[in-house]
Amino acid sequence: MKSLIQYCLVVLLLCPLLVQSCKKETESAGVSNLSLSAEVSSDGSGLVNFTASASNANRYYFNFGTSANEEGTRSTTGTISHRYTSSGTYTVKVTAYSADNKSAVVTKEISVSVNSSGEENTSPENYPGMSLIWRDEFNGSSLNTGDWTFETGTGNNGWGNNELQYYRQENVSVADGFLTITAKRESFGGREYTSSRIKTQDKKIFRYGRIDIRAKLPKGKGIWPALWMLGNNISTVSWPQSGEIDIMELVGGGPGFDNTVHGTIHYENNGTYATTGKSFSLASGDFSDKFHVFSLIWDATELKWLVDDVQFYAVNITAPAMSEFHNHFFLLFNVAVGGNWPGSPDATTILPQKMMVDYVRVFQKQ
Ligand SMILES: [Ca+2]
Repeated sequence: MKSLIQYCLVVLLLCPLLVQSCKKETESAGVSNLSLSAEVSSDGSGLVNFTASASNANRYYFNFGTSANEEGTRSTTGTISHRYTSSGTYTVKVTAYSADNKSAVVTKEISVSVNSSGEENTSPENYPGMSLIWRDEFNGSSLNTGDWTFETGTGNNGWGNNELQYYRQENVSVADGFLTITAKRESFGGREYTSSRIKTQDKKIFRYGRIDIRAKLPKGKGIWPALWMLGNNISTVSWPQSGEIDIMELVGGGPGFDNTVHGTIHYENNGTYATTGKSFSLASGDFSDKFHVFSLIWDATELKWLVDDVQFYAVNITAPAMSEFHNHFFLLFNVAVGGNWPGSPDATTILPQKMMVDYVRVFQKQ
């Protein structure tokens, strides 16, 4: 009898261990310890960075709680950002899957405050008497190479300006509704800096219209972001016969530089090179502080440059010597490092630097 009791006690003591070991085995084949954290941006931009983690998960699907029929957004890392466009309380749901398709779910309630400062300096999506003929809102996860081409390498003589960077595709990202070009201190191809330059040559070309580009600019000595245009006939007639319209250029470097943009044209004037332009400075702050809308209004008579819908420059283009500006042009976005105009970065220059573009929209008269 005593030995039977002893036997029972041993079995009873072992049971939980057996159960526990069985349970453990089931868990290790599925997803466990699923957690979700959310970092809500305090700048009113509506941006929230999510991090989901779990044991044994190889993919996550995020529902941001914006609508009942929202499709899940896949992430293999569990890290993802989402920009909410209106204030509110949202229930975020994450479903994590293991390689053998076992799943776990976690939900989290977040409060997002989207205020005017996060959305200021925007432009309308339509203008009276004009049609939107092309837009890129950069809503995908990569650059649309149906519209854009990467220009890589060092160009001739540093793209004609003794620029110091090596342009690479890797310095472009498209995420969260923004195109970002990052200038880095990075040795590549014999250069000490890398960055990116993209263009719409032969893909999206325009003659007249209104172009709005909403962007936040980089800053610092030797940093030279540009949103600009060249005549699409440049490969046959060369520069400056092609014409060049610089919608926005900034040469960084502290007070008087990081707050100033330049609108400029370059062209051929009866056998000689010609250029004309004007600057616009912010009353306070820098162009790296927040987004601004840089616009060109272009018709058969004149070119007008605007920042946040305030015109700061106009050029009459009816002279025969300005025939360049009645042809089709393509867009270029780039961030140069160094070169003849800005000079080289110095000890004050902070790298990396980013130019973020929210959108480019082209309107033409109906
Ligand atoms: Ca956008």
